[in-house]
Formats: sequence, structure tokens, C-alpha cells
Amino acid sequence: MDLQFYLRERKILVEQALINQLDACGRWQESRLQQAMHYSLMAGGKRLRPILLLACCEAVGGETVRALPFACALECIHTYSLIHDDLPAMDNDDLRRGQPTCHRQFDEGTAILAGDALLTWAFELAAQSLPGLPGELQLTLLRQLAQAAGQHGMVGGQMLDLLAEGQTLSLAEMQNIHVRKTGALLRISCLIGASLGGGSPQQIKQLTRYGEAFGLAFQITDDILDETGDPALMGKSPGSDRKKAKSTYPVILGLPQAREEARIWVEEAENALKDLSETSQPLRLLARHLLSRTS
Ligand code: GRG
Repeated sequence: MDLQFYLRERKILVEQALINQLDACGRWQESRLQQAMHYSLMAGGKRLRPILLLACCEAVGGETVRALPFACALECIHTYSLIHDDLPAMDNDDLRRGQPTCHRQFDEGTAILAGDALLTWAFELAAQSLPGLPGELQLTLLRQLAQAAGQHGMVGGQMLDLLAEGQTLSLAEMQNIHVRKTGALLRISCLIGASLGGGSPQQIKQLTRYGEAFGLAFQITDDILDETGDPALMGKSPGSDRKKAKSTYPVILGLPQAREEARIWVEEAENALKDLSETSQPLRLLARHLLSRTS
């Protein structure tokens, strides 16, 4: 199977669904808040989290139609995190996804509110995937999404990251930050995809493990890209971690060992799929692709 073709096709599917959802909100062109949400949401991006959710749903034999609104919800939460992460009080970045950051294009207040609105809208979207599922499962999925995004997940990880600025971290401390800050949303994409697809408890466990290993491999390769990447392909300026004296995998381990660490986690992700059928092939290829990613 051709991974690039698969990723392109999936990205189109997700982006069309996002446009449909935005259009369903009414005349977004007339509202500054919705313009800012639209601006950041449709600025590009790999759509990795929704693609993972859909791929995990299909890996257990589920249909993507039910899962698509939840997939959009994950992209909204991810985009909100990028908008807030770029703010002057956080990373103070000018460029995201190859264009001015939300607060540069609009203003700081609008960017904060666009992030807030995307986060809350995500739960409305996620709820669209739930009718027909057992009531207990509906509540579990929403709770899992909130947990991954919140104080014990992404937001908690971001707080630890802020506190760690300028400090030298151990590998374990840095990994703990990444498991929450970046890993929690990638992990939950896989868990929820497998659950929505009707996976067995064992399959859900295996795909969750895949998501955890994928998350770490993704973060390590992200750190490596920040040192070695091409700004034109990345859509942002590289070297930002080093400028902010952040502890990263290449800083702590050196580049060759960081590459080795990425390879180990990719293998871990592949191993998690070994009992799953051919339908998990996109996930296998996607994990391997991390080792050669350019954006
Ligand atoms: C502000 C609550 C809050 C959280 C921010 C995820 C995050 C926490 C900040 C992003 C900072 C960052 C660059 C982290 C490294 C890993 C990462 C999430 C990269 C961006 O994700 P991609 O590569 O982006 O999937 P695209 O643009 O392709 O969607």
C-alpha cells in the first residue's frame, strides 16, 4: 500500500469534514471569533490525530462515518493547543503551519478566545459520534477525551514544560512531560478510534499501546526535526527549542542516540500491532514513516 496516497486521501476526508462542520455553524465569515477559528483550523497541518483515530477504527473493522466527527474534535483540540502554545505568554511564535500565528494575524485576545472556542466545540463534535453506543461507553469516551486534554494530560504536560524552561532535565523527567503534553492526545486518538470501531478489550489495549509508543517516537523525531529540519517543509522556524534552552532528546542524548531511541519506539509501536490483521497496515507504515518525516 502507498502510505503517501493514503495520507493524502485521509487528509482530504478530514478537511472536508472540518469545512462541513464549520459551515454548519452558520455564516462564520461574519464573526471575528469564527474567522480566527477557521484561519487556524484550516491552515494546513498533517491531521495526524484524526488520521490515527480513523486508522485505529478501521484496524478493528469499524466504519469511518461514525468516527469522523470525533476525529474532527481531536483536530480542534490540537489546533487550540497550538494557538495557545504560540501566544506571547507561552512560546511567543510568529509562524505556525507556514503562516502567521493566530495572535499575529488577529490579536492576542481573539487568539485566546479562538482556542477556548475550539476546545469547547470539540466536545460538541465528539458527541456527534456517540448516538447508538451504550450509554456507559458514551460517557467513558467523553471522559477519556477530557482527561487526555486536561490537567493530567496535555495541559498538565504544558505546565510541566513551562516550569522546566532553563532547567536541565533527566531523560525520565523529559519523557514524563512528553507523555502528557504530546503523547496524551496521540494515545487517546488510538484508544477512541479502536473503541468507536467496536474493538475487543484486547484490541483496544494493543492500539492504545501503539498510540503510546507512536507518541514518544513522534516527539523524539519532532525534537530531531527542530535541530535538523527544513523550515520550508516544517512551516515554522527550526532551532526554537535550543534558543529557549529546552531539554530535548538531541540535547540530552545527542543526535545519533536520539535517532536510535526513535527507532526503538517505532519498533515498539509495530510490535503492538502484531496480533492485528492486514487492516492495521496503515498504522504500521505510519509508525515507520516517523523515522523519515520532514514536517
Ligand atoms: C497550550 C494547553 C496548551 C498545550 C500546548 C501540544 C502542545 C501543548 C504544544 C505544541 C508545541 C509543540 C511544537 C510540541 C511538539 C509536538 C507537537 C505537538 C507538534 C505539532 O504537532 P503536529 O506536527 O502539527 O502534528 P500539525 O501542524 O501537522 O498539525
